[in-house]
Amino acid sequence: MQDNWEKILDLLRKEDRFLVAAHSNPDGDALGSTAAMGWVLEALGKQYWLYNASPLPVRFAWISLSQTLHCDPPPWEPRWYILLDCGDVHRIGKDAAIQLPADRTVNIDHHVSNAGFGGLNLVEAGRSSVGEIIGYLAMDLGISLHGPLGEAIYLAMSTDTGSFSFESTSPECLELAAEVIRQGLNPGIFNARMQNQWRLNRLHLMGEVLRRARLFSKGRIGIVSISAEMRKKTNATIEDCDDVVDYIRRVKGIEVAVSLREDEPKKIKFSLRSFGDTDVGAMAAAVGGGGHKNASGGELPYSLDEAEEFLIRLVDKHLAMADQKRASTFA
Ligand SMILES: [Mn+2]
Repeated sequence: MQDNWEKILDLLRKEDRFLVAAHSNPDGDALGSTAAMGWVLEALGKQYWLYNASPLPVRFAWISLSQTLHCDPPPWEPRWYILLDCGDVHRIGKDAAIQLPADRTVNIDHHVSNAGFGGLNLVEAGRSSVGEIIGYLAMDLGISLHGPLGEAIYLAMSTDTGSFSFESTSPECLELAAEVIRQGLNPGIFNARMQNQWRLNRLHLMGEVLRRARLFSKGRIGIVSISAEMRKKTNATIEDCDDVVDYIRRVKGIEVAVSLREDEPKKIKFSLRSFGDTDVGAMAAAVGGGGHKNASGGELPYSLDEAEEFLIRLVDKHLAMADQKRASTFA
């Protein structure tokens, strides 16, 4: 029997008319893997359409795409819908302009929580990023990783691994990065372009936010919150709030870093970060969110204060359960 890897290679070789989409509010992997799939389909001479429910984020405006990233459906009927980096089909965006027919959806992902919603599923939780999966698919298709394809794959891998620093930085991920560099990518130039994208407003927002950082549960939980008020005061955008959780994580002794962002009254986005065995994916999943073991998030219908209190209790409970489990293992 042919496995799904081979089936997807076959599909890309033989079929045509693809719609490529990833989750809304795309991060480096969602965008990098969309861009990479575009370059693969371009190399194969296919008809395709790159779609996202959100516009291209300003900080990634430099990425080289093989065609416009569209917010509207194609003027032709796609035969196949390739969905990237979506642990759940709804992550395409709740107001998405396209409908996914389940039997013609190709689900390529690396979230453990992915239940396999597609007609064809390639879910590899051991992968650093979806960009890594596409890189290896491209190699199997005999497509060279030079130029914008390599750059898109490198963007996906480097952002999803925190610049090759998280546990997900596997030998396969570094081997693929090495191949991209061998094909001509300059990591110094790439990183300067990727990292030096902040607006001054972002620093001002960070100042506001970080001086209010607090610790709970004897320093095991660190928390930062961004109110709508703070964003307004510093004239910061939603994008300026990205990755704030990674700062609190740097405080010594913290096991779980929590950040909250008030988008609207009673609409709070949260992010959780951990390292090692502390599973924040399970914590987020318990309240309808999702993600990976060491990085997850979700949304809560509470006020900012209520959401803080709720998350502290949630994380504290999970830490206590993990303590108990560890204690009984070693008893
Ligand atoms: Mn990803």
